[in-house]
Amino acid sequence: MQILNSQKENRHMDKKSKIFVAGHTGLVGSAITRELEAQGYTNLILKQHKELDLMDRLAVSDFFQKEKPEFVFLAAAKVGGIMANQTYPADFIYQNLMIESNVIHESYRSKVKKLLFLGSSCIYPKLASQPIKEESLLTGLLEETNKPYAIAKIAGIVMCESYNRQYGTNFISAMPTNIYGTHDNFDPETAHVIPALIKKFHDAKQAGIKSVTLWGTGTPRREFLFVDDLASACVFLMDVYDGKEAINIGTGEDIRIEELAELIKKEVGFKGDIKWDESIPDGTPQKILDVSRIHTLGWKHKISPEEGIKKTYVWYLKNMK
Ligand code: GFB
Repeated sequence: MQILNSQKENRHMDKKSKIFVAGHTGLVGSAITRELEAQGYTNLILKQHKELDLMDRLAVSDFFQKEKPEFVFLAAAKVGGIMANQTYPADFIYQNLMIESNVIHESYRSKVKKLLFLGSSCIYPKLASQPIKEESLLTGLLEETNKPYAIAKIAGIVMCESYNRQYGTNFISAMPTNIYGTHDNFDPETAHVIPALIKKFHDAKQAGIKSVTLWGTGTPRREFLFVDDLASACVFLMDVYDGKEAINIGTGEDIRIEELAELIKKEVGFKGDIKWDESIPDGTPQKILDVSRIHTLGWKHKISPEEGIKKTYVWYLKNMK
């Protein structure tokens, strides 16, 4: 794997660099913003959705021509759990294609020095050999439940590669595993599994309900990375990685969903039973990432699922009254 020796001044952010975090109010964007601020980057451009609709090409073009950011973290996306992906497939493919096309193209037109595009581990084939290596991309059929989202994210990766090849841009792509943490979406119908279970167990405990029904069989395995770890990986990659391949970000460890449920049930303090609704699909049986490349570059996660779930529940109790 190659780290290009692009000119020093083009590669490194300095503390005064003009940095645009697209999607700074979301789970990932808010964590990247906190990480940048903690590392002393003071010149951040942050736009709420109502100030800048990233699906509006003209608005995005005007924004980039006016602000001329030097570095862009493209964390804005339409995201959701397995049920949301099945319920809103058109929204997932349309909104993600529009956001990434506008931001990537206008980053090129306004000569952004470097852009980090955030994809997802669901871009890999449903039955890819595990742990999943970056080169398994497009070697097999995708998981049906989130194919529209995966195709949109694959398009983003190919856009970055194509602009780099045709225009000499420096747009890198990172593929995070399942992410969770503070500032997440906790709606039980559209959320990912960890926030959904925190809410389900918490509400059941508060209401004195005796059992909680979860989705599927509980047998799939998933890898989970706490969002603050993802944010540190993104800032790290923006600084040191100029390779053209997408690079995995994860922990390299996975857990069965039923074990995860027991972990969250214990953390929340729910004493009732867990039931499984097998009429709801499991999704892909396993998606654990091979993270040897990013480890070789010198980054490793710090926060364990136990610690991350505790932090997330504490945040939930303080903020989701
Ligand atoms: O997090 P999740 O919705 O997404 O589901 P995926 C993970 C596993 O938890 C699945 C099971 O096997 C679910 O069936 N599960 C059990 C539950 N109970 C629940 C519940 O109450 N809520 C939820 N949400 N899951 C997503 C993709 O797949 O991975 C997204 O759909 C994205 O597009 C994300 O790529 C990273 O891991 O199955």
